[in-house]
Amino acid sequence: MAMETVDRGTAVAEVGHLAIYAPYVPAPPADIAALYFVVVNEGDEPDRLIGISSAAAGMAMLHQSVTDGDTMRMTPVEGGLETPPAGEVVLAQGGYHVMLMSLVETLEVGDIVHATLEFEIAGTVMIEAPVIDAASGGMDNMASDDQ
Ligand SMILES: [Cu+2]
Repeated sequence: MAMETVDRGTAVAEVGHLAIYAPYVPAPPADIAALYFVVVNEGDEPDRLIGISSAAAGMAMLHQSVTDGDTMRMTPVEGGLETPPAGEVVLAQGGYHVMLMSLVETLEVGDIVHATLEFEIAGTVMIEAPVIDAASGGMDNMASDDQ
């Protein structure tokens, strides 16, 4: 089966039929940060990312960035994020992301953010996401919508 065309390296975590790849957090300019990763579902049933928690943040939520005219805003993802069978869901700049709010400590390049992902069927899995230079990961579209 050659469903993978993108080389993401090695999965950082696996649970059930799910594998997590390439987690990272662009170094945030404020006490709010985004967490990105890829979930590959190698099973034949859909699963759903229904919860996220991190000791690094007072609150973690699943968000989606949507373009609204010439501005980008973020809305909560209701009901979880589906991981299609024999497929994947990508959390990336400009799309789905985990919003880490009320950061406990300032995040700097080189730090590691621990997070626990909860899937409806597969259960929970812990990941470690490195904090990387925002210029290479991009926070430039993450501006809040207050002018
Ligand atoms: Cu957000």
